[in-house]
Amino acid sequence: MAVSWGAVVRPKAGQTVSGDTYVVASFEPAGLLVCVIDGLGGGAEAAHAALAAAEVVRARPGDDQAMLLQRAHGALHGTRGAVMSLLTFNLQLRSVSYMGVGNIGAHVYSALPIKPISKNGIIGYKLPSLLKLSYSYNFGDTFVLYSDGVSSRLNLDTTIDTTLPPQRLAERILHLHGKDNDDATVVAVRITE
Ligand SMILES: [Mn+2]
Repeated sequence: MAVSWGAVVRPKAGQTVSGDTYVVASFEPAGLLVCVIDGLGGGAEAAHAALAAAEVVRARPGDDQAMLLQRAHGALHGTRGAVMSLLTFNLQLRSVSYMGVGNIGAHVYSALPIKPISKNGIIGYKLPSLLKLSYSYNFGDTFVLYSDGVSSRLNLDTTIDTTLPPQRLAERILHLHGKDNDDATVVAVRITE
């Protein structure tokens, strides 16, 4: 199987530093972790929180999702906090799990009913009871993670050409649904045979 992905991060209007970040990391034997993090507030302090969470995830991308979020929760104590989503693929089994905390979105282009949702909370302040959602997927499905600088109207937009290569798809989504008044991130991942 093959993985293709693309990502865009755009700071809010007038800012040079983004409080959003993302991680895409593969791990043995056939794992892939995709993560979007939105540091609360804006500018350098938000970026500091987001990068601390990214470091936790990047260190051990194959760890259990709940463990990663708990570890990030500890690492972000005393920071602005962050919201984040984790999408973990087992490429051998063609299965995927999602866990998200806070106002952070996911949308999946698939013939299957894959509808990940996040639980209210803030990493570093209030960790909710964690909910792991697991699915199998089809080759060719495209998974999109996005921060709240992208409008959730994305979920209802049926006009997007979802066959675009992931990088172009991510750019297209940001162009169509990005908001100027917040940092915005889109990561798109497609698994093909
Ligand atoms: Mn945001």
